Amino acid sequence: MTTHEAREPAPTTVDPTPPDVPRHRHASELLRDAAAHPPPGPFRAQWWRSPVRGPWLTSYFGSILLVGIPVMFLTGLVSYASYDPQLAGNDTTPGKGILGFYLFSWVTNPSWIYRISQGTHVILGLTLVPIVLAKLWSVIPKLFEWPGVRSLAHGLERLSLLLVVGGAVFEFATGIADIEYYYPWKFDFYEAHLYGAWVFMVGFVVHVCLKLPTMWRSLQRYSLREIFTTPLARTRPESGDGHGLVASRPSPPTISRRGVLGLVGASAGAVFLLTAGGTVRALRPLALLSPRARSKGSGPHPEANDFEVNRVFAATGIAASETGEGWHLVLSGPRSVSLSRAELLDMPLATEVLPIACVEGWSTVQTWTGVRLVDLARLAGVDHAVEVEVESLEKPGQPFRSATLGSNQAGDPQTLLALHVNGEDISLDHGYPARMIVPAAPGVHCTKWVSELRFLT
Ligand SMILES: Nc1nc2c(c(=O)[nH]1)N[C@H]1C(S)=C(S)[C@@H](COP(=O)(O)O)O[C@H]1N2
Ligand SMILES: [Mo]
Repeated sequence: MTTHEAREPAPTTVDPTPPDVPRHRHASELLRDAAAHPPPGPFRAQWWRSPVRGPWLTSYFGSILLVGIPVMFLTGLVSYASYDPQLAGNDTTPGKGILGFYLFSWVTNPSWIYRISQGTHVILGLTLVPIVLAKLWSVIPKLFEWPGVRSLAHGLERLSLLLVVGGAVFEFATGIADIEYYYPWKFDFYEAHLYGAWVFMVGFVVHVCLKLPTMWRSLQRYSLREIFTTPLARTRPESGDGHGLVASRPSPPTISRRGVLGLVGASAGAVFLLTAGGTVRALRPLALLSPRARSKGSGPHPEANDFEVNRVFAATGIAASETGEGWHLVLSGPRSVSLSRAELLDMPLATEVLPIACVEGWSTVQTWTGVRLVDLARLAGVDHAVEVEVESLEKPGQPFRSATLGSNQAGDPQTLLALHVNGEDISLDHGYPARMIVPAAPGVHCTKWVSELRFLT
Protein backbone atom coordinates (compact mmCIF):
# COMPACT_ATOMS: atom_id res chain seq x y z
CA MET A 1 0.00 0.00 0.00
CA THR A 2 2.32 2.73 -1.18
CA THR A 3 0.23 4.74 -3.62
CA HIS A 4 -1.11 7.83 -1.96
CA GLU A 5 -4.64 7.30 -3.38
CA ALA A 6 -4.96 4.36 -1.09
CA ARG A 7 -3.88 6.24 2.00
CA GLU A 8 -6.28 7.15 4.72
CA PRO A 9 -7.80 10.55 3.85
CA ALA A 10 -6.27 13.16 6.09
CA PRO A 11 -8.59 14.90 8.55
CA THR A 12 -9.86 18.05 6.84
CA THR A 13 -8.53 20.37 9.54
CA VAL A 14 -4.95 19.33 8.96
CA ASP A 15 -2.87 20.64 6.06
CA PRO A 16 -2.29 17.57 3.88
CA THR A 17 1.08 18.94 2.82
CA PRO A 18 3.51 19.31 5.69
CA PRO A 19 5.83 22.27 5.03
CA ASP A 20 8.92 20.07 4.81
CA VAL A 21 7.56 17.97 1.98
CA PRO A 22 8.42 19.64 -1.35
CA ARG A 23 5.48 19.51 -3.69
CA HIS A 24 4.69 21.10 -7.02
CA ARG A 25 2.19 23.92 -6.53
CA HIS A 26 0.15 25.61 -9.24
CA ALA A 27 0.42 29.34 -9.76
CA SER A 28 -3.28 29.64 -9.09
CA GLU A 29 -2.77 27.99 -5.73
CA LEU A 30 0.06 30.37 -4.88
CA LEU A 31 -2.18 33.27 -5.79
CA ARG A 32 -5.00 31.96 -3.64
CA ASP A 33 -2.50 31.59 -0.83
CA ALA A 34 -1.19 35.13 -1.28
CA ALA A 35 -4.73 36.46 -1.39
CA ALA A 36 -5.47 34.68 1.89
CA HIS A 37 -2.41 36.18 3.59
CA PRO A 38 -2.09 39.83 2.63
CA PRO A 39 0.43 41.96 4.53
CA PRO A 40 -1.21 43.77 7.43
CA GLY A 41 -2.81 47.20 7.28
CA PRO A 42 -4.20 48.71 4.10
CA PHE A 43 -3.54 45.53 2.11
CA ARG A 44 -6.36 43.85 4.05
CA ALA A 45 -9.89 44.54 2.89
CA GLN A 46 -11.18 44.87 6.46
CA TRP A 47 -8.85 47.85 6.99
CA TRP A 48 -11.05 50.12 4.83
CA ARG A 49 -14.20 50.89 6.73
CA SER A 50 -15.92 53.93 5.25
CA PRO A 51 -19.60 53.01 4.71
CA VAL A 52 -20.08 55.50 1.86
CA ARG A 53 -17.32 54.12 -0.31
CA GLY A 54 -18.75 52.04 -3.12
CA PRO A 55 -19.32 51.75 -6.87
CA TRP A 56 -22.01 54.45 -6.96
CA LEU A 57 -19.82 57.11 -5.38
CA THR A 58 -16.79 56.17 -7.49
CA SER A 59 -18.90 56.17 -10.65
CA TYR A 60 -20.43 59.53 -9.81
CA PHE A 61 -17.02 61.21 -9.50
CA GLY A 62 -15.86 59.18 -12.50
CA SER A 63 -18.67 60.53 -14.66
CA ILE A 64 -17.59 64.11 -13.93
CA LEU A 65 -13.99 63.30 -14.84
CA LEU A 66 -15.16 61.46 -17.94
CA VAL A 67 -16.23 64.86 -19.25
CA GLY A 68 -13.60 67.01 -17.53
CA ILE A 69 -10.44 65.11 -18.49
CA PRO A 70 -11.11 65.09 -22.26
CA VAL A 71 -11.77 68.86 -22.07
CA MET A 72 -8.41 69.23 -20.28
CA PHE A 73 -6.70 67.14 -22.95
CA LEU A 74 -8.24 69.01 -25.90
CA THR A 75 -7.58 72.47 -24.46
CA GLY A 76 -4.04 71.28 -23.71
CA LEU A 77 -3.53 70.24 -27.35
CA VAL A 78 -4.91 73.61 -28.43
CA SER A 79 -2.50 75.30 -26.07
CA TYR A 80 0.46 73.52 -27.66
CA ALA A 81 -0.78 74.39 -31.16
CA SER A 82 -1.20 78.05 -30.20
CA TYR A 83 2.57 78.29 -29.63
CA ASP A 84 3.12 77.59 -33.32
CA PRO A 85 5.93 75.23 -32.34
CA GLN A 86 6.52 74.42 -36.01
CA LEU A 87 7.96 77.92 -36.53
CA ALA A 88 11.72 78.14 -36.01
CA GLY A 89 12.67 79.49 -32.62
CA ASN A 90 9.30 78.93 -30.91
CA ASP A 91 9.85 75.48 -29.53
CA THR A 92 12.67 73.10 -28.78
CA THR A 93 10.62 70.10 -27.68
CA PRO A 94 12.59 67.12 -28.90
CA GLY A 95 10.67 64.44 -30.73
CA LYS A 96 7.61 66.59 -31.14
CA GLY A 97 7.45 65.14 -34.67
CA ILE A 98 4.83 62.54 -33.78
CA LEU A 99 3.06 64.53 -31.09
CA GLY A 100 2.91 67.50 -33.43
CA PHE A 101 0.94 65.58 -36.07
CA TYR A 102 -2.09 67.83 -35.72
CA LEU A 103 -0.36 71.22 -35.61
CA PHE A 104 -1.67 74.03 -37.79
CA SER A 105 -0.92 77.73 -38.15
CA TRP A 106 -2.50 79.22 -35.05
CA VAL A 107 -5.52 81.40 -35.82
CA THR A 108 -5.89 85.15 -35.20
CA ASN A 109 -9.67 85.12 -35.09
CA PRO A 110 -11.72 85.25 -32.91
CA SER A 111 -9.27 87.21 -30.78
CA TRP A 112 -10.68 85.70 -27.55
CA ILE A 113 -10.19 82.07 -28.58
CA TYR A 114 -7.00 81.44 -26.60
CA ARG A 115 -8.36 83.41 -23.68
CA ILE A 116 -11.27 80.97 -23.46
CA SER A 117 -9.40 77.75 -24.23
CA GLN A 118 -6.46 78.40 -21.90
CA GLY A 119 -8.66 79.95 -19.20
CA THR A 120 -10.75 76.78 -19.36
CA HIS A 121 -7.65 74.58 -19.23
CA VAL A 122 -6.27 76.20 -16.08
CA ILE A 123 -9.47 77.09 -14.21
CA LEU A 124 -11.12 73.76 -14.97
CA GLY A 125 -7.89 71.95 -14.06
CA LEU A 126 -7.79 73.57 -10.64
CA THR A 127 -11.53 73.10 -10.11
CA LEU A 128 -11.20 69.38 -10.87
CA VAL A 129 -8.58 68.88 -8.15
CA PRO A 130 -11.10 68.21 -5.34
CA ILE A 131 -12.96 65.81 -7.64
CA VAL A 132 -9.80 63.94 -8.60
CA LEU A 133 -8.87 63.66 -4.91
CA ALA A 134 -12.38 62.44 -4.02
CA LYS A 135 -12.25 59.88 -6.82
CA LEU A 136 -8.85 58.65 -5.63
CA TRP A 137 -10.14 58.45 -2.07
CA SER A 138 -13.12 56.43 -3.22
CA VAL A 139 -10.97 53.78 -4.93
CA ILE A 140 -8.05 53.73 -2.55
CA PRO A 141 -8.62 50.13 -1.36
CA LYS A 142 -8.07 49.06 -4.97
CA LEU A 143 -4.64 50.65 -4.99
CA PHE A 144 -3.69 48.30 -2.15
CA GLU A 145 -5.30 45.24 -3.73
CA TRP A 146 -3.44 42.09 -2.79
CA PRO A 147 -1.98 40.28 -4.67
CA GLY A 148 -1.17 43.16 -7.01
CA VAL A 149 -1.43 41.05 -10.15
CA ARG A 150 -3.64 37.97 -10.50
CA SER A 151 -3.55 37.26 -14.23
CA LEU A 152 -2.39 38.76 -17.49
CA ALA A 153 -5.69 40.61 -17.99
CA HIS A 154 -5.67 41.79 -14.41
CA GLY A 155 -2.05 42.85 -14.80
CA LEU A 156 -2.88 44.95 -17.86
CA GLU A 157 -5.78 46.54 -16.03
CA ARG A 158 -3.46 47.38 -13.13
CA LEU A 159 -0.90 48.83 -15.52
CA SER A 160 -3.53 51.11 -17.05
CA LEU A 161 -4.48 52.13 -13.51
CA LEU A 162 -0.87 53.01 -12.80
CA LEU A 163 -0.83 55.20 -15.92
CA VAL A 164 -4.10 56.93 -15.00
CA VAL A 165 -3.30 57.55 -11.36
CA GLY A 166 0.38 58.33 -11.92
CA GLY A 167 -0.43 60.38 -15.02
CA ALA A 168 -3.14 62.38 -13.26
CA VAL A 169 -0.93 63.13 -10.26
CA PHE A 170 1.95 64.12 -12.56
CA GLU A 171 -0.12 66.35 -14.86
CA PHE A 172 -1.93 68.11 -12.04
CA ALA A 173 1.24 68.58 -9.98
CA THR A 174 3.33 70.00 -12.84
CA GLY A 175 0.48 72.20 -14.10
CA ILE A 176 -0.25 73.67 -10.69
CA ALA A 177 3.43 74.13 -9.87
CA ASP A 178 3.87 76.06 -13.11
CA ILE A 179 1.01 78.50 -12.59
CA GLU A 180 1.85 79.07 -8.94
CA TYR A 181 5.54 79.78 -9.68
CA TYR A 182 6.82 77.03 -7.52
CA TYR A 183 8.51 74.68 -9.91
CA PRO A 184 11.15 72.73 -8.00
CA TRP A 185 11.95 70.16 -10.72
CA LYS A 186 14.88 70.09 -13.07
CA PHE A 187 12.91 68.95 -16.10
CA ASP A 188 11.28 71.32 -18.57
CA PHE A 189 7.63 72.05 -17.84
CA TYR A 190 6.40 72.22 -21.43
CA GLU A 191 8.00 68.95 -22.49
CA ALA A 192 7.07 67.08 -19.33
CA HIS A 193 3.46 68.30 -19.31
CA LEU A 194 3.05 67.49 -23.01
CA TYR A 195 4.57 64.01 -22.90
CA GLY A 196 2.85 63.30 -19.58
CA ALA A 197 -0.51 64.19 -21.10
CA TRP A 198 -0.15 61.55 -23.81
CA VAL A 199 0.95 58.85 -21.39
CA PHE A 200 -1.91 59.78 -19.09
CA MET A 201 -4.43 59.66 -21.94
CA VAL A 202 -3.34 56.16 -22.99
CA GLY A 203 -4.10 54.97 -19.46
CA PHE A 204 -7.29 57.02 -19.33
CA VAL A 205 -8.71 55.56 -22.55
CA VAL A 206 -7.92 51.97 -21.51
CA HIS A 207 -9.37 52.63 -18.06
CA VAL A 208 -12.57 54.14 -19.47
CA CYS A 209 -13.02 51.25 -21.92
CA LEU A 210 -12.64 48.74 -19.11
CA LYS A 211 -14.84 50.55 -16.61
CA LEU A 212 -17.56 52.24 -18.64
CA PRO A 213 -20.09 49.37 -18.38
CA THR A 214 -19.49 49.07 -14.62
CA MET A 215 -19.82 52.80 -14.23
CA TRP A 216 -23.06 52.88 -16.14
CA ARG A 217 -24.55 50.01 -14.10
CA SER A 218 -23.35 51.43 -10.79
CA LEU A 219 -24.91 54.82 -11.48
CA GLN A 220 -28.33 53.12 -11.71
CA ARG A 221 -28.05 52.03 -8.06
CA TYR A 222 -29.27 55.37 -6.75
CA SER A 223 -30.88 58.38 -8.35
CA LEU A 224 -29.48 61.77 -7.39
CA ARG A 225 -32.89 62.43 -5.86
CA GLU A 226 -32.45 59.45 -3.52
CA ILE A 227 -28.98 60.66 -2.60
CA PHE A 228 -30.17 64.15 -1.77
CA THR A 229 -33.14 62.96 0.28
CA THR A 230 -31.15 60.48 2.37
CA PRO A 231 -29.88 61.99 5.63
CA LEU A 232 -26.98 60.67 7.68
CA ALA A 233 -29.27 58.59 9.90
CA ARG A 234 -30.51 56.56 6.91
CA THR A 235 -27.14 56.29 5.16
CA ARG A 236 -26.28 52.63 4.58
CA PRO A 237 -23.32 51.00 2.84
CA GLU A 238 -23.95 49.93 -0.74
CA SER A 239 -24.67 46.24 -1.18
CA GLY A 240 -21.62 44.01 -1.77
CA ASP A 241 -20.36 44.55 -5.23
CA GLY A 242 -17.52 42.29 -6.24
CA HIS A 243 -15.49 45.40 -7.07
CA GLY A 244 -13.67 45.56 -3.75
CA LEU A 245 -14.90 49.07 -2.97
CA VAL A 246 -17.62 48.40 -0.40
CA ALA A 247 -16.23 47.92 3.12
CA SER A 248 -16.56 44.37 4.41
CA ARG A 249 -16.76 45.61 8.01
CA PRO A 250 -18.18 49.14 7.61
CA SER A 251 -18.05 51.51 10.55
CA PRO A 252 -21.15 53.61 11.35
CA PRO A 253 -21.50 56.53 8.91
CA THR A 254 -20.23 59.94 9.98
CA ILE A 255 -21.29 61.67 6.75
CA SER A 256 -24.10 61.04 4.28
CA ARG A 257 -23.52 60.63 0.57
CA ARG A 258 -25.13 63.99 -0.06
CA GLY A 259 -22.71 65.37 2.55
CA VAL A 260 -19.78 63.94 0.59
CA LEU A 261 -21.07 65.43 -2.66
CA GLY A 262 -21.69 68.76 -0.91
CA LEU A 263 -18.21 68.84 0.57
CA VAL A 264 -16.49 67.98 -2.70
CA GLY A 265 -18.76 70.31 -4.69
CA ALA A 266 -18.18 73.20 -2.27
CA SER A 267 -14.41 72.65 -2.44
CA ALA A 268 -14.50 72.70 -6.23
CA GLY A 269 -16.68 75.84 -6.15
CA ALA A 270 -14.28 77.55 -3.75
CA VAL A 271 -11.27 76.73 -5.94
CA PHE A 272 -13.18 78.08 -8.94
CA LEU A 273 -13.95 81.37 -7.17
CA LEU A 274 -10.35 81.79 -5.99
CA THR A 275 -9.02 81.20 -9.53
CA ALA A 276 -11.55 82.58 -11.98
CA GLY A 277 -10.55 86.18 -11.19
CA GLY A 278 -7.64 85.62 -13.56
CA THR A 279 -10.15 85.68 -16.41
CA VAL A 280 -13.34 87.20 -14.99
CA ARG A 281 -12.47 90.73 -13.97
CA ALA A 282 -15.30 91.05 -11.43
CA LEU A 283 -13.75 88.16 -9.46
CA ARG A 284 -10.22 89.60 -9.54
CA PRO A 285 -10.17 90.61 -5.86
CA LEU A 286 -10.84 86.96 -4.97
CA ALA A 287 -8.14 85.52 -7.21
CA LEU A 288 -5.91 84.32 -4.39
CA LEU A 289 -4.90 81.23 -6.37
CA SER A 290 -4.07 83.25 -9.50
CA PRO A 291 -0.99 85.13 -8.32
CA ARG A 292 -0.59 87.48 -11.31
CA ALA A 293 -4.12 88.78 -10.90
CA ARG A 294 -2.90 90.70 -7.87
CA SER A 295 -0.17 92.73 -9.59
CA LYS A 296 -0.81 96.48 -9.73
CA GLY A 297 -0.24 99.12 -12.37
CA SER A 298 3.11 100.95 -12.26
CA GLY A 299 4.90 103.86 -13.95
CA PRO A 300 3.67 107.38 -14.68
CA HIS A 301 0.16 106.14 -15.61
CA PRO A 302 -0.63 103.39 -13.11
CA GLU A 303 -4.42 103.41 -13.79
CA ALA A 304 -4.02 102.82 -17.52
CA ASN A 305 -1.46 100.10 -16.77
CA ASP A 306 -3.32 98.38 -13.93
CA PHE A 307 -3.52 94.81 -15.18
CA GLU A 308 -1.59 91.57 -14.81
CA VAL A 309 2.17 91.71 -15.37
CA ASN A 310 4.01 88.55 -16.25
CA ARG A 311 7.68 89.50 -16.14
CA VAL A 312 8.38 92.84 -14.48
CA PHE A 313 10.95 95.14 -16.03
CA ALA A 314 13.21 94.91 -12.98
CA ALA A 315 13.57 91.16 -13.54
CA THR A 316 14.82 91.45 -17.11
CA GLY A 317 18.30 92.84 -16.64
CA ILE A 318 17.59 95.49 -19.26
CA ALA A 319 19.28 98.80 -18.33
CA ALA A 320 16.84 101.71 -17.98
CA SER A 321 19.01 103.69 -20.44
CA GLU A 322 18.28 101.15 -23.22
CA THR A 323 14.59 102.13 -23.13
CA GLY A 324 15.22 105.91 -23.13
CA GLU A 325 15.88 108.44 -25.90
CA GLY A 326 18.49 106.22 -27.48
CA TRP A 327 16.03 103.38 -28.16
CA HIS A 328 15.37 102.61 -31.80
CA LEU A 329 13.26 99.97 -33.44
CA VAL A 330 15.19 98.13 -36.15
CA LEU A 331 13.28 96.69 -39.11
CA SER A 332 15.22 94.07 -41.08
CA GLY A 333 13.92 93.05 -44.47
CA PRO A 334 14.66 93.93 -48.07
CA ARG A 335 15.17 97.43 -46.60
CA SER A 336 16.75 98.07 -43.19
CA VAL A 337 15.07 100.83 -41.25
CA SER A 338 15.64 102.32 -37.81
CA LEU A 339 12.85 104.27 -36.11
CA SER A 340 12.78 106.30 -32.90
CA ARG A 341 9.69 106.18 -30.70
CA ALA A 342 8.75 109.69 -31.85
CA GLU A 343 8.97 108.57 -35.50
CA LEU A 344 6.75 105.58 -34.74
CA LEU A 345 4.20 107.87 -33.07
CA ASP A 346 4.20 110.00 -36.25
CA MET A 347 3.07 107.02 -38.35
CA PRO A 348 -0.65 106.26 -38.83
CA LEU A 349 -1.77 104.75 -35.50
CA ALA A 350 -4.47 102.15 -34.95
CA THR A 351 -6.41 101.30 -31.82
CA GLU A 352 -7.57 97.74 -31.08
CA VAL A 353 -9.27 96.16 -28.08
CA LEU A 354 -7.40 92.89 -27.64
CA PRO A 355 -6.61 90.44 -24.86
CA ILE A 356 -3.35 89.32 -23.40
CA ALA A 357 -3.92 85.70 -22.45
CA CYS A 358 -1.19 83.82 -20.64
CA VAL A 359 -0.59 80.08 -20.66
CA GLU A 360 -0.96 80.39 -16.87
CA GLY A 361 -4.68 80.88 -17.44
CA TRP A 362 -5.12 84.56 -16.63
CA SER A 363 -6.13 87.00 -19.32
CA THR A 364 -7.09 90.62 -19.61
CA VAL A 365 -8.64 92.71 -22.39
CA GLN A 366 -7.17 96.18 -22.90
CA THR A 367 -7.27 98.97 -25.46
CA TRP A 368 -4.00 99.20 -27.36
CA THR A 369 -2.76 101.90 -29.71
CA GLY A 370 0.23 101.55 -31.98
CA VAL A 371 1.52 100.94 -35.49
CA ARG A 372 0.10 98.07 -37.51
CA LEU A 373 2.69 95.38 -38.20
CA VAL A 374 1.62 95.34 -41.87
CA ASP A 375 2.58 99.04 -42.11
CA LEU A 376 5.99 98.31 -40.60
CA ALA A 377 6.42 95.45 -43.06
CA ARG A 378 5.74 97.79 -45.98
CA LEU A 379 8.37 100.21 -44.63
CA ALA A 380 10.86 97.35 -44.63
CA GLY A 381 10.03 96.63 -48.26
CA VAL A 382 7.73 93.62 -47.68
CA ASP A 383 4.39 93.80 -49.48
CA HIS A 384 3.01 90.37 -48.66
CA ALA A 385 2.55 88.46 -45.40
CA VAL A 386 5.74 86.75 -44.18
CA GLU A 387 6.91 85.23 -40.92
CA VAL A 388 8.46 87.73 -38.52
CA GLU A 389 11.04 87.21 -35.81
CA VAL A 390 10.38 89.60 -32.95
CA GLU A 391 13.41 90.38 -30.79
CA SER A 392 13.40 92.14 -27.44
CA LEU A 393 16.04 94.06 -25.49
CA GLU A 394 16.47 91.07 -23.20
CA LYS A 395 19.80 89.29 -23.39
CA PRO A 396 20.14 86.05 -25.40
CA GLY A 397 19.27 83.04 -23.31
CA GLN A 398 16.42 84.70 -21.41
CA PRO A 399 13.21 82.70 -21.84
CA PHE A 400 10.54 84.39 -24.02
CA ARG A 401 12.90 87.17 -25.09
CA SER A 402 11.88 86.57 -28.71
CA ALA A 403 9.12 84.86 -30.68
CA THR A 404 8.38 84.02 -34.30
CA LEU A 405 5.00 85.09 -35.64
CA GLY A 406 3.36 83.15 -38.46
CA SER A 407 2.63 84.95 -41.72
CA ASN A 408 -1.10 84.88 -40.92
CA GLN A 409 -0.40 86.65 -37.61
CA ALA A 410 2.01 89.16 -39.14
CA GLY A 411 -0.44 89.84 -41.96
CA ASP A 412 -3.44 90.37 -39.69
CA PRO A 413 -4.42 94.07 -39.68
CA GLN A 414 -5.13 93.87 -35.93
CA THR A 415 -1.55 92.92 -35.07
CA LEU A 416 0.09 95.96 -33.51
CA LEU A 417 3.39 97.19 -32.29
CA ALA A 418 1.70 98.88 -29.33
CA LEU A 419 3.01 102.14 -27.85
CA HIS A 420 0.00 103.12 -25.74
CA VAL A 421 -2.47 101.24 -23.57
CA ASN A 422 -5.79 102.76 -22.51
CA GLY A 423 -4.70 106.11 -23.93
CA GLU A 424 -1.39 106.41 -22.04
CA ASP A 425 2.18 105.29 -22.56
CA ILE A 426 2.69 101.61 -21.89
CA SER A 427 4.53 101.21 -18.58
CA LEU A 428 8.00 99.68 -18.39
CA ASP A 429 6.47 96.56 -16.81
CA HIS A 430 4.12 96.15 -19.77
CA GLY A 431 6.87 96.56 -22.36
CA TYR A 432 7.82 100.24 -22.87
CA PRO A 433 8.98 101.56 -25.31
CA ALA A 434 6.98 99.17 -27.55
CA ARG A 435 5.46 95.71 -27.45
CA MET A 436 3.68 93.30 -29.73
CA ILE A 437 -0.07 92.65 -29.47
CA VAL A 438 -1.19 89.73 -31.63
CA PRO A 439 -4.88 88.79 -31.80
CA ALA A 440 -5.66 85.35 -30.32
CA ALA A 441 -1.98 84.58 -29.71
CA PRO A 442 -0.80 83.27 -26.34
CA GLY A 443 0.67 86.05 -24.18
CA VAL A 444 4.16 84.68 -24.68
CA HIS A 445 4.00 85.77 -28.35
CA CYS A 446 3.17 89.35 -27.35
CA THR A 447 6.83 90.27 -26.90
CA LYS A 448 7.60 93.23 -24.63
CA TRP A 449 10.53 95.70 -24.92
CA VAL A 450 10.77 95.03 -28.68
CA SER A 451 14.09 96.00 -30.26
CA GLU A 452 13.98 94.43 -33.72
CA LEU A 453 11.55 92.97 -36.25
CA ARG A 454 13.10 90.59 -38.78
CA PHE A 455 10.86 89.96 -41.78
CA LEU A 456 11.73 86.50 -43.12
CA THR A 457 11.36 86.89 -46.88
N1 LIG B 1 10.52 90.28 -23.79
C1 LIG B 1 9.58 89.58 -23.15
N2 LIG B 1 8.31 89.66 -23.56
C2 LIG B 1 7.33 88.97 -22.93
C3 LIG B 1 7.63 88.13 -21.84
C4 LIG B 1 8.98 88.05 -21.43
O1 LIG B 1 9.34 87.35 -20.48
N3 LIG B 1 9.93 88.78 -22.11
N4 LIG B 1 6.62 87.40 -21.26
C5 LIG B 1 5.47 87.11 -22.12
C6 LIG B 1 4.37 86.49 -21.44
S1 LIG B 1 4.58 84.88 -20.98
C7 LIG B 1 3.16 87.12 -21.27
S2 LIG B 1 1.84 86.30 -20.65
C8 LIG B 1 2.98 88.54 -21.61
C9 LIG B 1 2.42 89.29 -20.44
O2 LIG B 1 2.32 90.65 -20.72
P1 LIG B 1 2.10 91.67 -19.54
O3 LIG B 1 3.15 91.43 -18.51
O4 LIG B 1 2.15 93.03 -20.13
O5 LIG B 1 0.72 91.40 -19.01
O6 LIG B 1 4.18 89.11 -22.01
C10 LIG B 1 4.97 88.33 -22.86
N5 LIG B 1 6.06 89.10 -23.37
MO1 LIG C 1 2.57 84.08 -20.41
